[in-house]
Amino acid sequence: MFTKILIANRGEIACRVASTAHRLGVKSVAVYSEADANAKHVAVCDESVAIGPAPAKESYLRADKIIEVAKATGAQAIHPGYGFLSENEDFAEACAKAGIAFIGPPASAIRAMGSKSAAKALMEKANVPLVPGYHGDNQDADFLREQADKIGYPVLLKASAGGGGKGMRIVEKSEDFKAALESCKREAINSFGDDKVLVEKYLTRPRHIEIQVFADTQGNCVYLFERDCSVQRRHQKVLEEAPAPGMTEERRRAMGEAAVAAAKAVGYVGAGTVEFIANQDGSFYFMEMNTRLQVEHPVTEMITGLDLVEWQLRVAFGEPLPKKQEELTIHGHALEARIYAENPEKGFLPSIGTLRHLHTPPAVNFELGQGSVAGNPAAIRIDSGVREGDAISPFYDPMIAKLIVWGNDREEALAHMSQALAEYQVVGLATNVAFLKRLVESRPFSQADLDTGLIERNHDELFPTPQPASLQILGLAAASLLSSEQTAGAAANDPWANTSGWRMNGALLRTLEFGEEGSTYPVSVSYRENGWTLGLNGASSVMTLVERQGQHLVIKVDGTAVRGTVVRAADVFHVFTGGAHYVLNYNDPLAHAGESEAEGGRLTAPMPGKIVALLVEKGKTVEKGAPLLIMEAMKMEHTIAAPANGTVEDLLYAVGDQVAEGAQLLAFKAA
Ligand code: MV4
Repeated sequence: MFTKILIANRGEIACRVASTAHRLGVKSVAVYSEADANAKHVAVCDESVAIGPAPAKESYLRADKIIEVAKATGAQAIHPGYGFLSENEDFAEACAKAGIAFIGPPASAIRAMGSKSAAKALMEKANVPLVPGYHGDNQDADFLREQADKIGYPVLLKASAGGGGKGMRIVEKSEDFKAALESCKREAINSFGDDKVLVEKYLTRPRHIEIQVFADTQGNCVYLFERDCSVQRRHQKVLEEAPAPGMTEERRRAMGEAAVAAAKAVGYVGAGTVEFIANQDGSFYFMEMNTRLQVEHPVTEMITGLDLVEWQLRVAFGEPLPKKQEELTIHGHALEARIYAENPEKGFLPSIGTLRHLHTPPAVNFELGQGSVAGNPAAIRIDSGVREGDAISPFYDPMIAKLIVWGNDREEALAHMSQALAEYQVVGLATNVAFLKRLVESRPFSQADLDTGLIERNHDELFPTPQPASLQILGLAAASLLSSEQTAGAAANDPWANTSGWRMNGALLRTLEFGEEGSTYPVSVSYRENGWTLGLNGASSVMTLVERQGQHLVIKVDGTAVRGTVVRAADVFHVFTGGAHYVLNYNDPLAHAGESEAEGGRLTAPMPGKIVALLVEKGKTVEKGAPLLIMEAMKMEHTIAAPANGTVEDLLYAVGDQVAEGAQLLAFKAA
């Protein structure tokens, strides 16, 4: 086995590869960009080397630098992870030239699968089923339309060089063909520099089913069964599972053998995935082959009990595949949910910032390389490249973690997933956790009524109108606030503490004002023996604090116990209860006194980004609210305004500068 490998990636996949390397006694070398100097993947590797600025083009995509680092550190092999250089044939070739093993397929196999039409021609020869269509060289518009007429409408035009859903056009009838072809070719040349298209029969409710294959350098090739990845949004996978619901043994063998034939046709070595598009009746067609380890590989690991990264390392070292086809079996059912820093309510806009609070369900009964998980009551695995306190930056994919669960069957796995999502708490940025929970609990997903349009078709169920905060939720926030005031004791400047003698006699009434987007809830509070009386909208309730351990609270509202976690971040209370997350703004009557003085001199970047405009000069006197500078982050502009009337004493950055979250942007003195 190799004694040292370099991991040319970041985030969860770099950590994932490092953990297998560690288990096998193989040393790992991390590479990192300026944005990742304190990243988890750097911490979990044995050595680390900086390779450049934050933008991937200047760091994780610098093939030359990475190979140089491999040579300098004595790494015998490079694992590219997914994305970045993983499917770059020039990189694979450059590794080979440098005498370093590329932990992936030969460059020739990457190349063969890179062009859709060329790959389809190869697959046709290898008897791999293809969607009825035309993928030849003749690009004459009349000829292509004749082909479409022959196939029968609707047809789908696809850019040959395309991928990820770009450069596709559905054509419903012959009269629409020419216009769609022109528009498809325009997009193809703009996006890929190549306007070659292919024409296919359009499948109206397809499923995405992919087969994991593995080949060694001795000519062995096996399939590790299928994954169903039909639940996607804009061609991004959201949920993945293995095995595919409804799969028969016969169909599984047919798809597995077709995938192996596809791999053999291109001289494949290592881990690969053959993607099929399947009709509801189970008929399936080759779409493309991904020549790397995939994000969703853990569901395959969960049902086979194998460590695919271990297999990759063994194959790259020249060992034969650890198992033969007959020795491979499926145990139970696994689901994966991709937890993203994004806002489903705002069109899934990526959300950047710091993970101020991160509580995850406990990873249980799962250990890589421990063989089958069958027989366990449940297994939960979390693959993540970030920890509490880390930031999701605008430079890379905003995935926070992959949550993977296993159960004896699909129903059990679903129950575990639902519960694990209920326990997943993030404060600091928006996430898709609540959306994922609704999705796994939705009728179509829980009944395995799957196809690639599931999310769009069930929009109303998946995006319900938010309900106003209940007294239970407001009670948790209030109890957290009131009980921390009590434990904080008599701070000299706390008027409530100064009147603590009043608390027990119930004479003191105050109003806590909580707000959500669009609503405010004035909660009146008075102390009574062993608790409080809460009033909201004319009704009144008795609340008692049953238990408090840090952020975990148990309260009783009119005798009914309510359990939850309350995380306070400045004036925002995050209440986690019943598997849901409520965000309440607290209008603190004390916090804003003397604010203009307090805020003077520390105008900071709310998120990492770039300075795009300076609107004032040094020494300028401005009025409260005057725009001072504009930052760009996540392709959006954010204006930083004067917090009070005052003077700009210094500008600390120039236009074009990159700034970190929390960095002081200018020195400001309130008048
Ligand atoms: C299709 C199709 C229907 N009919 N081809 C989308 C990405 C690209 N890799 C292939 N894709 C599709 N090809 C035919 N002939 C529907 C899709 C498709 C899709 C496929 C897999 C997963 C998600 C998808 C979402 C929309 C469309």
